Amino acid sequence: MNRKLISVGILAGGLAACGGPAPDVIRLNQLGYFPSQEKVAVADTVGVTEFVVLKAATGEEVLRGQTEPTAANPWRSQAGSTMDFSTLAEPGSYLLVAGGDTAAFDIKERPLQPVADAALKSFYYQRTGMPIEEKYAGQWNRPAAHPDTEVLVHPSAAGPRRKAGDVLSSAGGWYDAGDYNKYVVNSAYSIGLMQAVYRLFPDYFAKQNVNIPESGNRTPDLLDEIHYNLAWLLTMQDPADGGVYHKLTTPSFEAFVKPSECKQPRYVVQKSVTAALDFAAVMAQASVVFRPFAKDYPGFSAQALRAAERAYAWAGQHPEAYYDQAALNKDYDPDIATGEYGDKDASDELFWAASELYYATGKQAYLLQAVKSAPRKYTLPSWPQTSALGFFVWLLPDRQLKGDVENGLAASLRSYLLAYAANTVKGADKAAFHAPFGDEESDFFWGCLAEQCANQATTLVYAYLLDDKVNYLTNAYRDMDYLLGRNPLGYCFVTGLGQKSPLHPHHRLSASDGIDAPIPGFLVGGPNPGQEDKEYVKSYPSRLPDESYVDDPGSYASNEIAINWSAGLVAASSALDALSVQKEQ
Ligand code: 9MR
Repeated sequence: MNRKLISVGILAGGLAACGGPAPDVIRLNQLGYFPSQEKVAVADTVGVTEFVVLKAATGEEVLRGQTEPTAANPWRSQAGSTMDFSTLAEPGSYLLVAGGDTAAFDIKERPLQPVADAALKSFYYQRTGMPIEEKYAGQWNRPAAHPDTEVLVHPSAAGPRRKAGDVLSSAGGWYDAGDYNKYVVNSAYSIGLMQAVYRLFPDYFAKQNVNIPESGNRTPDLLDEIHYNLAWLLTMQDPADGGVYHKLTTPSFEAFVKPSECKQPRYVVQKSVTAALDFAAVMAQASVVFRPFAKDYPGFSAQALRAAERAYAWAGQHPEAYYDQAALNKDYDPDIATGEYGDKDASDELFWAASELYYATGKQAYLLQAVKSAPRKYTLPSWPQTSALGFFVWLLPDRQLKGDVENGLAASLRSYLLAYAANTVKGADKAAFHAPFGDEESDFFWGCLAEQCANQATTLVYAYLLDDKVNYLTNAYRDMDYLLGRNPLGYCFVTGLGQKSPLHPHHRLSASDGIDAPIPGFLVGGPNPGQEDKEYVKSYPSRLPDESYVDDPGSYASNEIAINWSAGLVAASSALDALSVQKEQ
């Protein structure tokens, strides 16, 4: 044995040499690191002082270093340490050895490409009303289900032309999440976030191919996939008045059965102001984004814009039409017990809608409304808080702003976004898992991995594009490292990727298909100390904010998948992958 391998034997020895289980302490990005990116792993234990990196194929030592202590989290008394091997830039497969543990990692040109592709592909698997074919879906093929060609008008949605019990068609679109319903607020928000990132990197998306039925046409796969859901969204608008139904749903959630076995009737329910404004915003945005793709989608751009303006006008006449499920159930039957997507503040949806409509039409009324409803600070995008999507349209890098009003608004939005970015990266160098995400209790809630971690990464990409500070980009990668394995539980939180990922998501499609492996490409909700699903879960391993996660199909509060979370993953991973491709050119 050569000298280097002997010394590795000593480092790796530890408990394993005494016959006990090998320690599991190394946390790193399981998808790999870009050659020119910072490369850091965390030893999630005390007392690790040294680490070694070997070539995986030969065992040859290529780097040896000292660890650096990290700050402890407020809820954890002991601090771990970081291992920085950034100087290593040669693509290849390596082993990191420290604290008696060994972990494999790669350095490669596009480590995030599989993530970006799988995240986009996850939407195809969620398509309703069409067969999911083997040539696109492999073993996860399934027959068509939920045609939604005969949907009932719920009494809460009745109007002068459509009566309670009338039947309408509202086919297509994506299942929302682990359940089988279709919700306008979440659908529109999810598309809004992805279309925003599309606008930043159209050339990148033009080249992406994820093998969906439309892959051979002239439109980028991302937009083809999005169009499948936009076409459904259009059916959720009442042609009589332009209002938009809040959701298309069964009265209660289906059991964990195959989609083709579902028997409950499906309803469109009450029109809401948040659904109308999110619909208006996303349709206006789509009208611009789809303009160059009229060969594949003839007439769609103009149709989307008309629909957007009508929905916006309806919202103006019904500013108090919030969706309140408890109130609805007092007045109407049958009761509706599925996802509420309730939100009693529509000012952020109004800002987003007015901003998109102004960009699409140039009409002054929309500009005035955008100015009037403009927020005073930046908030990460999420389904109930869409103001960031309004920021993104004002801060488009190639947007030509005209006049004082436009310039003034864009300048203030820019300063709010950059203030958020500057604040959020503070202390990340020393954070327990070396990322801006994950050091505060408030980072952990239902859906936090997407709505807080991934969307923070996307926001930091915007900050980098606006301000050219590499530190913002570095911290966006760090959030991605967190999602993909550098976290206390050592999970790559995306199904089907990495060495340890969720196997039992709360996902009816995955749970009912008779296939062991979950459908790939989905980011789970993640650690959530709220544990709202406690009674349906065998047991949570921990109450700590960042460890309150269980890979159990019952855990809808920590282990569900959802289109808005997939959208967050598409946005962050595609943006970072696109930037790395640009760098190569
Ligand atoms: O993502 C939603 C989360 O912010 C809420 O706290 C939670 C409870 O209302 O609902 C989540 O959305 C769920 C929706 O209501 C129904 N489909 C599954 C969604 C993901 O859990």
